[in-house]
Amino acid sequence: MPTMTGGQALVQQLKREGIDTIFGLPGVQLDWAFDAIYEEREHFKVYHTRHEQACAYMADGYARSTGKIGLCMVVPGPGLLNTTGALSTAYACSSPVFVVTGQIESKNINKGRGLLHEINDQLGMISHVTKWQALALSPGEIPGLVHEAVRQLRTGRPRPVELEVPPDVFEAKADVTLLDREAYERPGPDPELIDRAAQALGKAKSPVIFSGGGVISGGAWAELQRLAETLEAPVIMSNNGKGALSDRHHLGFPMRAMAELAPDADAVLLVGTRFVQGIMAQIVQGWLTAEKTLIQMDVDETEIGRNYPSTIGIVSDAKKGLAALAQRVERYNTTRESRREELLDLKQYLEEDALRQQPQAAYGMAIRAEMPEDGVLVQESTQVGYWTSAGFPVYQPRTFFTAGYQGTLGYGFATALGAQVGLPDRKVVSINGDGGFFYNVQELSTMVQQRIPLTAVVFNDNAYGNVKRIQETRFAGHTIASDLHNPDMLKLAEAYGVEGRRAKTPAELQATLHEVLSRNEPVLIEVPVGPMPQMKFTPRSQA
Ligand SMILES: Cc1ncc(C[n+]2csc(CCOP(=O)(O)OP(=O)(O)O)c2C)c(N)n1
Ligand SMILES: [Mg+2]
Repeated sequence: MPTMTGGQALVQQLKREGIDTIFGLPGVQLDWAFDAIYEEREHFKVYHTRHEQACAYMADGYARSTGKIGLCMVVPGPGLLNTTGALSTAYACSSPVFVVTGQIESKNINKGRGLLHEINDQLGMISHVTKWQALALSPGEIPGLVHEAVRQLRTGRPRPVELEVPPDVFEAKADVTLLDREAYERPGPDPELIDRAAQALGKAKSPVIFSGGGVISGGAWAELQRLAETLEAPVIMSNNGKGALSDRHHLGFPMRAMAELAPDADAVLLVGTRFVQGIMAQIVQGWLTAEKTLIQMDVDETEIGRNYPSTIGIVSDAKKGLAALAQRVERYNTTRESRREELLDLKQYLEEDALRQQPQAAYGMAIRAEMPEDGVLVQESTQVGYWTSAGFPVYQPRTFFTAGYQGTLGYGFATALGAQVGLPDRKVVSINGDGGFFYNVQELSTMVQQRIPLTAVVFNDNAYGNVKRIQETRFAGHTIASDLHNPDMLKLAEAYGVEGRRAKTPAELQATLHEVLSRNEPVLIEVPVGPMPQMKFTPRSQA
């Protein structure tokens, strides 16, 4: 049994688990851990940031872009609290983020003495945005707890986990047993339920699949496509589920298509989705009668039937469940005529409807035109960002990120930095409003120092535009707390040492992207814009 410090035990076990990238911001409680990382500097790439929120956002972006574990390391108390907006977002988006946190000295925990960075019940506090959390009280415990954290991330629904280690435990030496990396079995479906679901889908005249973020995080897109093609069933993808089936495929649809496709559907399969977004609630409530079958497949059993009573609830990993269903359905499948013509027609209508939303659509399509098929777009809560949910074509899985149900303003830029770290050879574009971008503006420094070749676009209307428009239209022009004063963005970029560009029209944005995406450099593009109108989509039946 080798003797090592708690810091070394942490680092050696992380190494065994295959983790080699750390997003961290040091401090006195973590000194022994960072020194152990220093000893292993050949193995670990460390990205330090200017604020802990960015460590956690970057870990999330890295995890989502690669499917690997995104690890961040922060000091306790305020450091950990600074990560919580990001952790709530990773929690909402089922992203495998692993937070290693310091603590106060072990003998003083939860005594309320008021020591540096002390907060009461830190584990309890973080439990609300993590699926598992633990405190290590000796170096010998650390490998087992790291191993358990990884098991938590790799089994069931992936959501953030936290491990905290006091500084005296990081410093103490002990005999430590390291554990070997394991491959974890994902839970497969109950064959009887698969058989019932296969019968219902196979016999349905007009089956529809609604596919969520779980299909992306479960790596189940090939199985989804096989099932959809067997059934000739349109696949409607949630915002976080976009890319599971290419928008070029005649069966691939954005969420708005639910209004068009649900009324005629006699069996709907929900997979890896909570299925709660407003429009869905209305449609399904009217639709769900006795003759219809709603099948729900989710790796998280607490999701089954949470929002709608499902006729058949299947607890399963999406990849295994969809593979089993695709195979079994052949036995019952009726021959359906190709829906290609009709669905391509609907697709065209939805595309045209999306393109009517101007100027958002022109900016969105300018970006799509210059991004490669496998380029990654990180959305934000900004006018063009909202449009991308409805109209931005996505061609591959893991290439379109949102803040999920947290709608976290300001998550985008740092999340995109992490995605670019995960995919150094791919093009990553972050779109932001001036409001959201400044939540993490200081990370321009990280982008330069660590040479992260991200393209960040900032739509600048000098306002929390979304808020301001609502105040103007719904509150009789009572604008309050929604105007913004910004620095000159080109000078800002220059001050940080980032290449800064300004593009005043969609055409200029496209030309600028054309040029900068051909290089591998960090770039900030400011797009000065005026107020943009609220989008108004028209269902085809009302067109
Ligand atoms: C953490 C957080 N705080 C506040 C909000 C509320 N909010 C949503 S959009 C928005 C304004 C966004 O402004 P900007 O980023 O400039 O985008 P614009 O609408 O102007 O394009 C605000 C304050 C939020 N979604 N998340
Ligand atoms: Mg704005």
